[in-house]
Amino acid sequence: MFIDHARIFVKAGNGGSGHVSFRREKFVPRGGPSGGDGGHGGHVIFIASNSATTLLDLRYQRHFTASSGERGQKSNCHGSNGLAVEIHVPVGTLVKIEETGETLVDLIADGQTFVVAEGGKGGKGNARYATSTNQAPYDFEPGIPGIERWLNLELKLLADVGLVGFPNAGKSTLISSISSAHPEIGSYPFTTLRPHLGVVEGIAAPSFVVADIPGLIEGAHEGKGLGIQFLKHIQRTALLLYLIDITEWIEEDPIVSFNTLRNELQAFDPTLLERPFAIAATKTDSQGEGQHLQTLQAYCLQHEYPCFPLSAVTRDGLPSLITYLEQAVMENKASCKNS
Ligand SMILES: Nc1nc2c(ncn2[C@@H]2O[C@H](COP(=O)(O)OP(=O)(O)OP(=O)(O)O)[C@@H](O)[C@H]2O)c(=O)[nH]1
Ligand SMILES: [Mg+2]
Repeated sequence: MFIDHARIFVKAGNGGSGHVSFRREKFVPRGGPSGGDGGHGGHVIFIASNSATTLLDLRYQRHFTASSGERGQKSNCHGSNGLAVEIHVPVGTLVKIEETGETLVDLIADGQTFVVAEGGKGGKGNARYATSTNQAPYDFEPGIPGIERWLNLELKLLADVGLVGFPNAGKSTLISSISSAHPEIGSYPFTTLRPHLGVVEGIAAPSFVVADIPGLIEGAHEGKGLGIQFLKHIQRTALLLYLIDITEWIEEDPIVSFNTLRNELQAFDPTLLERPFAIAATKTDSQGEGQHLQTLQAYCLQHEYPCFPLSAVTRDGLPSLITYLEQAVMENKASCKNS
């Protein structure tokens, strides 16, 4: 099951208390202070990992507690530090502190780590308080409590290109024919029930990542179909690719379809309409005598929208689409670097 949000409680370990003791050695009647420092409490650490794809596990285990540092010991020995707890989350996980709503971290790179709850420092033992005037101090410091908090986690996938289309438009077929991703494909609407990422090997440039999300329908922003909940997974893409099915027996005009999709995006996040995009006219192998392709191409020409007729079945049109996408992604990355 794909789960893209979770609420968990994290508690870092407390610092161990400092110790009070005095050296007791044969023939040394009044040994000095020898109480060691307490150990530090363990942190709770998040680790972003490409091998984690969902927050599902965090629905089952919601409480994470790192162990506390031990008390300091006699003979100037430190208490041992508490063990950290490591939680693996998918790349693209946004972590917020529930109480304040503050974003703690956005984990965007494989292997990135972040301490979400810091362990408390261990306290000083009495050996640290010895001075020339007080050579037998009974002072010590208690350990500091570890941080504890509720966290809200939201997974927003990271991809370069987001596929947007009605159910059955051919999104999953396209991603499986240009990448190694293999989402379910079916001739019925809402075959895809969760987002999928596919890495496309560029022809001239490095690879880029495409996100396939469940289909949208008119009224999705009011909860129709699967709703617009999955649109958050294309919020971070540099480019959108609208897929319009131009099969001859489709009733709806392709321009109406395109604008319906845009309206749903706008209702979710108006900035998505400012995102660079291209249009893919899918299933050209079944355009037959229909006029949808011509209508869509004329519309794109008029508005200067890039339009790619293609068939994921015969692979017609795929190389030019890939070339366009890789170029657009590369340009976007270059402009992000320069800005
Ligand atoms: N003839 C033809 N059929 C296609 C093509 N691409 C997809 N299909 C068919 O269209 C149907 C829907 O394809 P999917 O890729 O599952 O569509 P989707 O957009 O992912 O659909 P949802 O997951 O429901 O949103 C399947 O029966 C595919 O075999 C194509 O290029 N040509
Ligand atoms: Mg699909």
